[in-house]
Amino acid sequence: IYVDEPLLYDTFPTDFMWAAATSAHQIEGGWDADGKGLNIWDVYTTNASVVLDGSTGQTACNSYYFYEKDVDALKSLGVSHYRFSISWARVLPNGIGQVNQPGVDYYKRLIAALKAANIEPMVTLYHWDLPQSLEDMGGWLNSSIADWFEEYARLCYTEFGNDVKIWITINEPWVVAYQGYGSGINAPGRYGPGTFTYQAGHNLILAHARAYRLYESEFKPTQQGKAGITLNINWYDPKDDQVSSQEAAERAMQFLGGWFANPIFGNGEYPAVMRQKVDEKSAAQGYNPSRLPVFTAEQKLLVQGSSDFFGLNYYTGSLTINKIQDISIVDYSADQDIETSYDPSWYGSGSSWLKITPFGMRNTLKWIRDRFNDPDIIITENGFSDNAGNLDDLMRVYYYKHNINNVLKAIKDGVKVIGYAAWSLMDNFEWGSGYTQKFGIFNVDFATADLNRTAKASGRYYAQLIRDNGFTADQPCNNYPIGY
Ligand code: PNW
Repeated sequence: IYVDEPLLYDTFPTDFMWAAATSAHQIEGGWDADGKGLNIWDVYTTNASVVLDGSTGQTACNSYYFYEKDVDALKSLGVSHYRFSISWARVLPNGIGQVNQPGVDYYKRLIAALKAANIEPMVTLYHWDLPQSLEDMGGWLNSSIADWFEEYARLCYTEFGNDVKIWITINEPWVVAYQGYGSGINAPGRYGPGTFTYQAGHNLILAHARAYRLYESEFKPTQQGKAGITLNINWYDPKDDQVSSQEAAERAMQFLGGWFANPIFGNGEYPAVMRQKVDEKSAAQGYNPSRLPVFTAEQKLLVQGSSDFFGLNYYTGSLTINKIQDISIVDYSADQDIETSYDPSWYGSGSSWLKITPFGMRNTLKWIRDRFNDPDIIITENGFSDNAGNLDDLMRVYYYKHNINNVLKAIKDGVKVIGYAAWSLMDNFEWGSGYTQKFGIFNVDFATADLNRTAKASGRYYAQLIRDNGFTADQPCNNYPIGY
C-alpha cells in the first residue's frame, strides 16, 4: 500500500536545469506547410481507426505558426531550458538529400525567440516522426538508416549547433522498436514482436552512436555542447519478497532499460539476462541465429560510451512476478518471463498504463547510477495525464510534487541528476490516444483557432518550485489546505 512520504524541504544544486518538454509531431501542425515532407505519423493517421478519437497531428497546437505563444508560456514558468524536437521531414522532406530551407528557418526563429527570452534549447533529433520516404525503404529495419540519420544529424549540428548545447539523438528507442515495429500500435504499424523489435532496436543503437560520434569528432571541439540519448524506464517493483520476484523485476528493468543502456553506458553488450533468455528461446523455436543480434567488435567500440549524459523518461511503476511464458510465443514481452500488475492503492491517471508511483522515480535513478557507471542524468520527461484538461488539476500537482521531491531525495542519495523536464508544456497530440489524454501543465483551447495556452495549477506550482529552486514548507500545495 502506497502512503505519501513526507516531503523533503531542501534545494536543488544551483545550476540545475529546469525545463518543459514537447515534440514536433505532437505540437507543430503545419503538416504540409512550406515544403515539409510526410512522416510516418502523417501517413499512419490517415487511417482514422488507429487513433482513439480519429484525430491527427495536422494542426495540433499549431506551433509552426504559434511558437511565440509557447515561448511566452515558457517565460511565465521561468524555465532555464526548453526541450523540443526537430521534425526530420520538415528540414529534409525525403529524409536525405534536398534541404527544405523554410523548415530550417522555422527552427532558427524558434531558437532565436528562446535565446531572446534567456531560455536554452535542449533539442531532440528523433521523436518518432520518421520521413515516410525512409520508411518506404524499410525504415528502422534497414541498417542503412545509420547513414541516413548521420546525414540528418550533420545538417542539424551545422545549422543549429552554435545555439544548441544539449542534443538528444533519439527519444525512447524502446517505443520505436517495440511499439513501431513489434506490436505495431504506433507508426509505422509494422508487426514483428519477437523479431523486428530486436532488429529495429539494434539499428536504433547504431544510428544513435553514429550521430554521437559525428558530434564528438566534428562539432563538439568548436561548439562545446553535449549529446546523449533518452530512454524510457519505468520502475518494476518485486510484487513480494520471493527471490524469483526480485529476479523477475530486475530482468524486466534490464529488458526495458538495460537493452539500450548496457550497450551504451555499460559493458557494450546487451544485458546478460536478455542474451540468455532470447538465445535460449530462439534456439527452442528454431531461430538460428538468435533473434537478438550481436554487436561486432567494431560496433561495440562505436556504441560503448556514446552518450555524455543519461536521458531518462520516467512516468510510472508496476509490480512484478516470475511467470514462464509459453515457448510458442515469439514476442519481446513473452521473452521476459514475467507478469506485471498494479497495486490497487495507487492513484490512476487518464492513461491506463500510468499510475502514481513516486518512489519509483528515486529507485529508478539509483538503479541507473548503480548499474551504468554513475552517469550524469537528465530527466527529459516526467508527467501525468488526465482526460479533462481543466485548470484546477489537483492530481497533476500531486504527481509533480511527489515525483520532483523524489528527484531531490535521489540527489541527496548521491545520484547525479543535473536537470528535469516536465512532460508536457501543453496539452497536445498524444499519439494513438489523440487529444483524449492531456499531459499539459498549460491547457490549450482546442475549441478556437487561436489555440491559446493557459497555465494550469500544476504550471503555477512548477513555476514556484523553479523560483525557489526546490521545496519549502510555505509553498502553496505543500501544506494543507491546498493553496490554489
Ligand atoms: C512518452 N510507457 O512515451 C513520449 O516520449 C511522449 O511523446 C508521450 O507523449 C509521453 O510519453 C506520454 O505518453 C512513453 O510505456 C511511452 O510507460 C511509453 C511509456 C511511457 C512514455
